[in-house]
Order: sequence, then C-alpha cells, then structure tokens
Amino acid sequence: MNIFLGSEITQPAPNAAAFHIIPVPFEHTVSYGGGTAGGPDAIIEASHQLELFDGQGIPAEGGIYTQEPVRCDQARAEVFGEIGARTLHALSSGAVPVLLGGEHAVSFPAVQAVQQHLRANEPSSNIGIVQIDAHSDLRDRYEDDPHSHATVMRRVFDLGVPMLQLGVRAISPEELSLRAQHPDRIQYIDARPLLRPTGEDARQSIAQRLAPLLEALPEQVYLTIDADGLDPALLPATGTPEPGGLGWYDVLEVIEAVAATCTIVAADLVELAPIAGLHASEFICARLVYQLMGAISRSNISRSS
Ligand SMILES: [Mn+2]
Repeated sequence: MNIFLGSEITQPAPNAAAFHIIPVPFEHTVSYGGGTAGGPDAIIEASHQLELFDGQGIPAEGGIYTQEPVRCDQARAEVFGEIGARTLHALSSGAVPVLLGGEHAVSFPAVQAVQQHLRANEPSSNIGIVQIDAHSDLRDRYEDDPHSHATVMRRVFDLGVPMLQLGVRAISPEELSLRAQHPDRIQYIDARPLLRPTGEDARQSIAQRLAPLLEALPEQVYLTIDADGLDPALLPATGTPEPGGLGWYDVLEVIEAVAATCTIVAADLVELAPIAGLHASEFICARLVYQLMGAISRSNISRSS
C-alpha cells in the first residue's frame, strides 16, 4: 500500500501515531473539471519527495499512520458511513484524522463523526470548523442534490457547527443571505479583505485579524482546506479554480494562527484534481498537509508545557 512519506518512514501501529492519513478518492458530484478521485494517490505519491525536516522540526516524529483508502465504489450512504467509521477509528486511537479528498462532500461525514466523538465524552460540547475555500459551499441544494461539493458547509451548518470561512471569492445571493441571518454561526473574511485589507485592517497581520474570530469559535476545531482556496496560479489542479486566492505564506499564516488559538482535532484537504505532467499542485498539497501536521504538533507541545 502507498503510504504518506513512505520513502522516509515505516507504518507505525495505528494507536502509536499522532496522525492518521485517510485517503478518500470520492468523486460523485464534481460540477466543472473532474479528476478528484485521483487526488489522494497523487498527494501520497508526492509526499515521497518531502524533506522530513520541515524547517522547524520533524512533524513525522509523532508517527503518521496511513489507513487503507476508503472504498468509494459503493453508494454514497455507504461511503459516508465508512468515512465516519474511519474518522472515529483515528480519534479513538488518539490520533488526529487527516482526510485526503476527493470532493468536498467528504467533509460532512467526517465533521459529523468528530462532533459525535466529542459529545460521547461531553454531551453539551461542540466543535467549530475553519474553512479555507474559494466558494462558501452554503447552498441548500445544488443540481437538486443536498450532498454535493457545493452544499457541504450548509450540511455542516445544519449540524449546528459554528464556522469561520476564509478566502471565499465566489458566492451566491442565497449564501449571502444565510450569512446575514446567522452572523453568530457563520463568521468570514473573504479573499479580498483577507489579502488586500484597507484602512485599520491594513495595519494588522492576517493572524492578528483572525484572532478575535478564532476566539469566538469552540476551542476544538476541524480545519477543512479546499485546494481551490489557494490561488490557481500556485495550484491550478482543481475542478473549479477562481482567481485571487491565498498564496503559500498566507495559507501557512492562517494554519499557524488556527493552531495557536484553537486545538485542531481533525483536518482535511480536498478537491485536488491532478493534471498529468504538472506535479507542482500535488507536491504543494503534500507539503501543506505536512506543514499542517507540524503546526498541530508544535502547538500541542507549547500548550502542554
Ligand atoms: Mn469547497
């Protein structure tokens, strides 16, 4: 089996790993360019080119266990059931699940499983979600489908999970009105104010501007990264590219800010649709996953000390 960083590390026991990689090659509802089913394999393959030392430390030291890919040649309800079970397996092993999509729809059963796991211990508790994405994905239905990549955050909203959306630059009137009705449950900084702040905001870093919004979320968060949140000049291999996205250091600053304020209990990276011969996109995704692991490991260390 192809494992994350397989050129550098061997597979630890599932309960001796800080992270579980969960490959989810699910592609049912992609609306424009296809190919997300090839995402997980391409990211894992590209991870073999990573340096173990990420510039600050060795995120792999805590152990990275790669689960078998979720079987996606079943009906959607079965696939979602398996995603939930795999996410719970990671959490009950004491690991942070990191799902590799696949289309964005896969985040819903994973978020549901994380919420369920948390509530098994503390019934009144909740998770929050931080979303890096070009699209808000808040439509109730898309092409008559309640579980499309374009509706995933609406389904998460229905779970009562408060969210922070970052980098959105394509949104419908329906989605804007949901945001306006629920300012306490849907916080956001869209791409232009995030990356080209004006007035007072221009004097503050991304991390400074994010801090009060992150403080307003539950302490434990799920981080979902849609590859199209990044700028397509950097990462063109995604189904619905939008200009004006986050650059590399922007996304690192966001991830580090989230890890500094909240506890990231689960994460995913979705919507990579590899383009043959163009390796930068999958390598950037592999590097992003590894940097995310680094940010999580380092923040856990600083919190426990
Ligand atoms: Mn999305």
